[in-house]
Amino acid sequence: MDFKFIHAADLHIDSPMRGLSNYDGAPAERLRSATRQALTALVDLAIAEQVAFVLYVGDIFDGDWADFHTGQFFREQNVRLVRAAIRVFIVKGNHDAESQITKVLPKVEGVHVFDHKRCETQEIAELKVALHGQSFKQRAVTDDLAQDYPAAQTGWFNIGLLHTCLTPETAGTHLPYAPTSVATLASKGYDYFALGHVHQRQVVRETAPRIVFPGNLQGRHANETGSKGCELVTVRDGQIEAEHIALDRVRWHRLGIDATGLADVDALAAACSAQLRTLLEDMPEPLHAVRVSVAGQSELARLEAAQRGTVEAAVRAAAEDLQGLDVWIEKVEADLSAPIDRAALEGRDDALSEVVRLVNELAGDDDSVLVWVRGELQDLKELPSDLASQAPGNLDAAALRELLADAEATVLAKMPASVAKPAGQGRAPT
Ligand SMILES: [Mn+2]
Repeated sequence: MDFKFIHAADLHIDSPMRGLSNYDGAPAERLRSATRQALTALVDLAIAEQVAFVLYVGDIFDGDWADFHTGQFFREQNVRLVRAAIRVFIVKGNHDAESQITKVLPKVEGVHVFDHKRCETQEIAELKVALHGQSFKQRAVTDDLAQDYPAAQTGWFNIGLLHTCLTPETAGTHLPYAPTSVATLASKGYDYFALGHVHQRQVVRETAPRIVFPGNLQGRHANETGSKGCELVTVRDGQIEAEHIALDRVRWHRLGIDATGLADVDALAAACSAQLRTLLEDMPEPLHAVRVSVAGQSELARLEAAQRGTVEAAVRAAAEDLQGLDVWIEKVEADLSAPIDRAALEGRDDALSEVVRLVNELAGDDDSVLVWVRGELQDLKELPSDLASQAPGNLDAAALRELLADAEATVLAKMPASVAKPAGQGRAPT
């Protein structure tokens, strides 16, 4: 029999957007309600598509609810599904493990939460679907839970639900979140493994079984970029067709702008507008939260050195000028250096050439940089004890070289362009 289902994970309902209060002019309410709006959109989709069931594979909640509203909201959305004859299956993950959530609400009939003591199997007889799953008991689960999942029921469509970091390759590191392996999952003979935990969508294996991390439903900060949503899976004659459906209401992006050759704020704003348009075209729908990095050798370094905040203001202005797109600049990072011909400067005979020569000399050799810093910066030994470990004398040569390069860039950027430019350029004829 043909049917559809939705697979979602890592909803993190009401997860606080980190550091939000630090941002001036942040659309705080839209950011704060985004995880809820994304879930409402999922339920709308489930009802419109007439799916048979919805799977939530852990981390529905970010942790214990601040009050009952968080749980009540999720419960209301489940009631909407059940009224539309859509069943709900849940396993709990590390963030909402059995031991993490202390508040209780009455159960909803048609919503099943898998046991945390052992793997259990739920059957939907009319579709011949068997669902195998186990919840997290506490935050850390070092055992391979999948090992004890039963073999597939022959002649049925078998789905495994598992919150897991899977392998070090998928999770990025070894973490105690029910680690297992693709081989273990494949050995069960299931058709589909609905995973949760990894926030970046990942199709781990295409078929037999199809193994998928759907990613989170709504990105929560600048490290969770790109479209977020759920898997809409159609099963026709036992064959799987699946697609990712975007449901996020705020989408996070990173935009790097090469400032080389941009000589003033108008040039920066123009470049920024053009790149924002390219990045966001075909995506009018959600609010776009963008972290912008401006880097390179540019006159902008001098403008920024003379008046801090110039680069950020220009980027924000560019975003405001965009028509038809909903953009909020979350943060602007500037890593600029003034366009300077160091070789030409070094050959001159003035204060600037002395700076360049000193930096060259020190950077060339680990011992000399350490000796010079310890000698010149004696006074910093008086630092309070909690800062002492960061005193220049305690840094290694590589860190000191980086500091020196930074210091040189700052000094040179503060010079008027006519001084720092190689002779013959930018000077008034005499
Ligand atoms: Mn998790």
